[in-house]
Amino acid sequence: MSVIGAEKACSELKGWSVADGGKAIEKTFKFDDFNAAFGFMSRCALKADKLDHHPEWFNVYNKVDVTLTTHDAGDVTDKDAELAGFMDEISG
Ligand code: H2B
Repeated sequence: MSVIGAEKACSELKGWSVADGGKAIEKTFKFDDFNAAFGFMSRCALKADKLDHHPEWFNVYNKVDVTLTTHDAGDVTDKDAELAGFMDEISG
């Protein structure tokens, strides 16, 4: 894994913002309903486990607030960028 930093990650992704003083990135995903939001989370959970890289997230009904950081590095790495890209891709 390699540190890329929040600014660079956000510049290469769509709709992500710098969070946690530059040590994380965040984005809010909105869906039609809870079913769609939870389906998104389920697909992300399977991907996260495959990558051994897990999101911090908060769900209420159709909304999923996601924060990505690499705890082992204390910063944003290529693993965060990969998971963020996957989330963007499957969220439509
Ligand atoms: N997820 C995230 N977001 N950051 C990590 O540093 C991390 C992880 N480390 N998932 C993994 C698990 C590590 O604890 C295991 C032992 O590989």
